[in-house]
Amino acid sequence: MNQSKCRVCREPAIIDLPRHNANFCATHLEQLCRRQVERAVHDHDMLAPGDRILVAVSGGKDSLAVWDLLLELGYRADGLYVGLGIGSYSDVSGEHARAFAAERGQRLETVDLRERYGYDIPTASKASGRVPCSACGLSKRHVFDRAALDGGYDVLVTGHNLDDEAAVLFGNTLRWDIDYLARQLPVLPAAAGFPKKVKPLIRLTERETAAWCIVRGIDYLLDECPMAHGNRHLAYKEALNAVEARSPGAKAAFYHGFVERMAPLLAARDRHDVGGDPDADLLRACTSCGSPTTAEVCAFCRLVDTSSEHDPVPVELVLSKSARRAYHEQLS
Ligand code: Q46
Ligand code: ZN
Ligand code: ZN
Repeated sequence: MNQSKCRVCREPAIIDLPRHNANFCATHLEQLCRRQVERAVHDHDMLAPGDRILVAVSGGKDSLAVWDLLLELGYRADGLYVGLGIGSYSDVSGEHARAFAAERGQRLETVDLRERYGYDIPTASKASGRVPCSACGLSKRHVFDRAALDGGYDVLVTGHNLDDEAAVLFGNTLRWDIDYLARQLPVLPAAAGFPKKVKPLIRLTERETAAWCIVRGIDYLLDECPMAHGNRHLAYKEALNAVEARSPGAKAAFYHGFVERMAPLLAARDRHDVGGDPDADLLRACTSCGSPTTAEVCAFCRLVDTSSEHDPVPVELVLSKSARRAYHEQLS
């Protein structure tokens, strides 16, 4: 039987966190999570007390945890949910997001891609020839930016945690993708056509955000997106987890070392995310939607044009064989 005790109060612990070399009870796990978010917000000047905040919410543990934590810390924060049309995964994720908002009496704006723009992610992937996560990332970035700017919000919050950021950093480093590395910051300041974007969970791992949700009674979506199956991001996470298991704290040292010591060296190259386009200096307004772009019509509007003409494509048709098998196992 595990008789470990909380480092703070010596009551029975509910979680061991090797990277902190300690165990914690529910109360002190909550305290740790709150303090890590406060520290991230403070260190990187993410939020001001009166800010109007929009949180991008997927129904998963991270986005619900960051929304809950910000409300706990006294911030005013609305939610934004994007209906991606990824089969039953999207149906269920929307239910979790709406339930969280309703229970807490918080405002949740919903943008359904099919209703608003006439396409969904599987169809966009097939119609454009992009891999699903590329069509999805482009769509979400555009919808998040638009909603934050049109709604008059001061800042857009996403639920990226330490595991996510370290995995993206690892991938960008393996490719020495300097443009992406220069933009991989916890805060992107507002710029013409872009809201300020911040990641308050950079000091928490996904195990910690899951524990926060459990302790707080937050009913989050457990299933992974079927499109994520087998993608490189997951492979990078597994590789880093193997390193972390041998050397607790290595993941945090890797990511925070980058932010503190490497990112300033790349700061001169810092540019806003424009769908991976390195020519961000040449931005002008899209002739169709007005968003910043280097072309006449932005990548999002081109995606909408191609995809909304296409017959709807069911999610199974854009999954690899192994992903389809995993998806059916998840459904049964
Ligand atoms: S939702 Fe979208 Fe993720 Fe699914 S299609 Fe890929 S990017 S995996 S965060
Ligand atoms: Zn305790
Ligand atoms: Zn456009």
